[in-house]
Amino acid sequence: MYEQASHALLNEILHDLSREIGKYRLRHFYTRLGANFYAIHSLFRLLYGERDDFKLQMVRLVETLALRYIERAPQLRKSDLARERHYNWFLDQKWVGMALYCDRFADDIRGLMANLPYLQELGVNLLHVMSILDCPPDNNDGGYAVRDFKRIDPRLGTVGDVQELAACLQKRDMLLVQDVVVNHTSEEHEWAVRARRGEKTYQDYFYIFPDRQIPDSYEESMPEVFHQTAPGNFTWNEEMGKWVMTVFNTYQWDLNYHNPQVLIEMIDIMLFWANKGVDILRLDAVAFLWKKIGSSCQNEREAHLLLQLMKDCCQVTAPGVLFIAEAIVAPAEIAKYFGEDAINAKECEIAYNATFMSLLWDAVATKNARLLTRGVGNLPSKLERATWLNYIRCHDDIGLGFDDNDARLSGYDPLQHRRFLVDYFTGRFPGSPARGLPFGDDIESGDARISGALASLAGLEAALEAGDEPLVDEAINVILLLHGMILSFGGIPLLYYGDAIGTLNSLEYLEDPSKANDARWINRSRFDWEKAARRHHSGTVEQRIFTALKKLIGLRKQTAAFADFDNRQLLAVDNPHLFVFSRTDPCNPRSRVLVVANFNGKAQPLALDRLRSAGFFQGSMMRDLCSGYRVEAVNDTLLVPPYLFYWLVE
Ligand code: OTU
Repeated sequence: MYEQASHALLNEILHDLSREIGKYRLRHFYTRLGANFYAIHSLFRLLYGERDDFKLQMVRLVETLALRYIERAPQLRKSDLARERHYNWFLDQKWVGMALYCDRFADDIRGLMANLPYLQELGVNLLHVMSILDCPPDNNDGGYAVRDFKRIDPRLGTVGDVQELAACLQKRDMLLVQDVVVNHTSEEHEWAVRARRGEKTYQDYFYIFPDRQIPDSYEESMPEVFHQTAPGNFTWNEEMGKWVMTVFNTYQWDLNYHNPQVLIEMIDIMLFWANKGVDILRLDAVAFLWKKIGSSCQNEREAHLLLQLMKDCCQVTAPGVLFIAEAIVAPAEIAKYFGEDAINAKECEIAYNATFMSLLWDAVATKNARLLTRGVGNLPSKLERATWLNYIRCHDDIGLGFDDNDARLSGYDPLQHRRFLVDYFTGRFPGSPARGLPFGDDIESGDARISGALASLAGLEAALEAGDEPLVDEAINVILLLHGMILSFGGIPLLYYGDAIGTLNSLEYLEDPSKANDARWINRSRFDWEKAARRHHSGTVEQRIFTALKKLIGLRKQTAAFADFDNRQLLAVDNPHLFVFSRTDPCNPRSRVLVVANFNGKAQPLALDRLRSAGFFQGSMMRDLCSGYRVEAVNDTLLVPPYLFYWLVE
């Protein structure tokens, strides 16, 4: 019965639309609109059905989809069709990502284009380019407080340059990932400026209140994100004489999705970038999209409905474009951002695997894989056509977001254990070689977070300073071990710029007052091209890391078992220092890779009986893809060297 209402409305809309845009070829658009309209209409009604202007807003939404479709360039439409045909294209093992700041890596967009050969040399073919949109010069949260969503920072280039970058990447079979900061705007965004001037239309784009009454009710159940630097979730605005919801920094105004106009604007922005050739949209802070008094205002059901709507709309206009969910939330919540049902409730094809990230760091600090193995074993299952973004670290802090119960079952008190991890990675724990900084430091609430460059957290900085060669070797092995995991786990590995050449902490941010109180900048240094040049000088740290990573990336691309088709099996082993799983070639069940990783500083024995029963080690040897050597079991035991991993094949 709802279908009928939906069909009737669709007919009406199409009738009106065809008068305006009938002269365009819209065959594919109509097909996709027909296929998705019932979902779009139903979701829109769930969210906005009570409003008097419901139908008007619905029509506006469809108009937006149509107008952006008309604008979509022929080669992008062609790519849409190709990706619809080969809909699993992004699950292939060939994709290897990197996140970088345009300005810190290469000054501007043209510079980035000129430096693509560096990325290709390493084997990277998916590029998350950060911080290119127009933001205020100071209060910009590293590019996440956007002043104009459709304009590029003039110091970096123009929208035309982004189009050129996209085309240039496409020629090299590389993908472009662009942020859409869906949750908030900069206080300098036109909507916020006009809201401040008193325009009701734009005040309705945000959560704005005349006094503390409603803000206080919200605060009762709302946690704080940047509690040290931006306590509270509301900021007083003198000009309006009102309170504005600002969950992140005081200058980041939360958008109010209770207003359908906000959603339509944001979908328009997403499609704007899709039409500039962006392949993947990284939707920032999606867990926060819906605020409701009495809730934590995170992971609300409506946030999921909004994402479903965004996905359905994008499928109508730009079906080749994928979404990444940036939801750094509890393990059980993250997987929900894939959607809970591929037919009725799909959301983002890709999600940050923050659980795996935090578990990997746990294994580094504890030097065992107990919690890692348990946490990975309890990782919620995801939809078939969805994949993880596996990363060791990104531009943000490292949140220790593993499941408390998993920690308990691994023998830890969650609070104590997080305290230990923060101590370990900030070097306060005796013997720890790590050089990180605490971030937020709200250890009581269990929200422990850390900043620091990967190499410095892994001990390279301390080892180099001490001139201790064995410790340098060890740190390099840890760096490679972590990369070995994200490259083979299943999903798209996302490297962080600088990590392939062992970039250390950078303290330059302390001199900039707009950054000095945000420790995440320790890990956002200018890419040092002189250091990068040393990747070609044999024996340097840069060369050792870069060459090894390049090789691993190459191997990943050749290994069909590393594609992500739910073809990973975690293997329980007796030695807690070892993390062991197998990957199976989806097209050839007999072709498998056994991944064995030792997180301990001592060589660890692996008894073969269990592996044998899982079908591995039928003889006494297997071959390690990484070294090319045969690995031999002695007395039915394999000895895995410290901080080393194998990718074993029969
Ligand atoms: C994101 O991260 C961005 O990656 C950050 O760089 C931004 O500062 C932030 O949003 C605001 O735009 O708090 O510490 O999922 O963990 O969204 C990182 C919840 C962050 C948050 C995540 C956020």
